[in-house]
Amino acid sequence: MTKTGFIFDLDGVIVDTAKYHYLAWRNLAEELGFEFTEEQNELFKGVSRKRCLEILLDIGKIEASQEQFDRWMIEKNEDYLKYIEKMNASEILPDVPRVLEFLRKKQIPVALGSASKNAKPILEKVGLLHYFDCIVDGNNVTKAKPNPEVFLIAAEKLGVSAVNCIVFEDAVAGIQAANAANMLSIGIGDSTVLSEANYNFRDFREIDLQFLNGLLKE
Ligand code: B16
Ligand code: MG
Repeated sequence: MTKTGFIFDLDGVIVDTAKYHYLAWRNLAEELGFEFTEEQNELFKGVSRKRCLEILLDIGKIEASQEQFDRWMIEKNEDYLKYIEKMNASEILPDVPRVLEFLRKKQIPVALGSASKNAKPILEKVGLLHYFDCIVDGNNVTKAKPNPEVFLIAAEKLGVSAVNCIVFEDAVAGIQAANAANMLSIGIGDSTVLSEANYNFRDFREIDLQFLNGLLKE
């Protein structure tokens, strides 16, 4: 049997941390004197912290020195950490544990492939860290999604070739990164937004045993 590896994005796939990112960015925008809407927050999904701040400052038409930019990055993250401090298992998205448990029983290697530099503490907080054989996150990559780097490193760490990896993603850039890595991409969320994915599901409740078994190559 060919070895298959499963790679999960974090925000929007395992937990909904987007709402906390939104609150922290909104607080910063408010302090800088402009409005930041939930609709604009959509642009931030799967995007690195640095790129998010660049977009935010563009929205507010604000110019910043490097020093000021770095200070706002720290300020936003400290604020965000206060929100995630309170996270627990109740915030795991529906049926994620069922799928992780299925993979563990089958002894399938599992990785996290996220843009977040806070991925590990979040998985710890919600009690899912033990399901992952490796974590590849914003601390390990130099190129952001849609560059495939994060997923290619994850495949290498799992010891599985890229073509035998399956990626679960909620962001367009993440689906593009998985496709660029020659991996099978599974979109979690709105299928019209994630139309480039090989398969689409609203959430893990729609992913049944038959589909999961079908992903495991002969
Ligand atoms: P941090 P993912 C991404 O997580 C979020 O979707 C994105 O909004 C955030 O800016 C990025 O992580 C960086 O997060 O500030 O914690 O390093 O979807 O790639 O798991
Ligand atoms: Mg995501």
